[in-house]
Amino acid sequence: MPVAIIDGCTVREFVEDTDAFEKAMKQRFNNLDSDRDGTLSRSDVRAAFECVRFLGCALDMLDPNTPDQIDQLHDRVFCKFDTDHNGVVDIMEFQAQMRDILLAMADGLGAAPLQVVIDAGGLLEDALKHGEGRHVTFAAQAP
Ligand SMILES: [Ca+2]
Ligand SMILES: [Ca+2]
Repeated sequence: MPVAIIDGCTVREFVEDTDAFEKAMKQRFNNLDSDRDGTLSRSDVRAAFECVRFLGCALDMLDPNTPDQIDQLHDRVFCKFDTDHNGVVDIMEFQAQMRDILLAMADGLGAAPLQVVIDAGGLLEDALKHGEGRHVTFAAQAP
């Protein structure tokens, strides 16, 4: 997985650049929407397990180790996203939650640049691409 240097400011700039942010989120949403009906159902989210696992950690939920915990985590992540509780996550719900998550991460990163391993879900990767050429440095590839 690539390793990069990123700080909270880079993440924040990405979220605040509405056009870039919405475009990246739409792409991510479409990737998760495996049946292409324009909403994320539980099974769509379930298929994106690594992403959910990462989000669960980002949301300070448990890091799942057992099948029961994995089920629980899926439910909790899904409920968190489905704010109107209609059983599916639409693009607006998705964007709103992702914005909160990324801003929480930005707060966590603070002003001190941090070396982060870019996760497979690629949340921070979007922010990195956005900041590339400005103040983001890509370090050597991790083994
Ligand atoms: Ca769907
Ligand atoms: Ca909903």
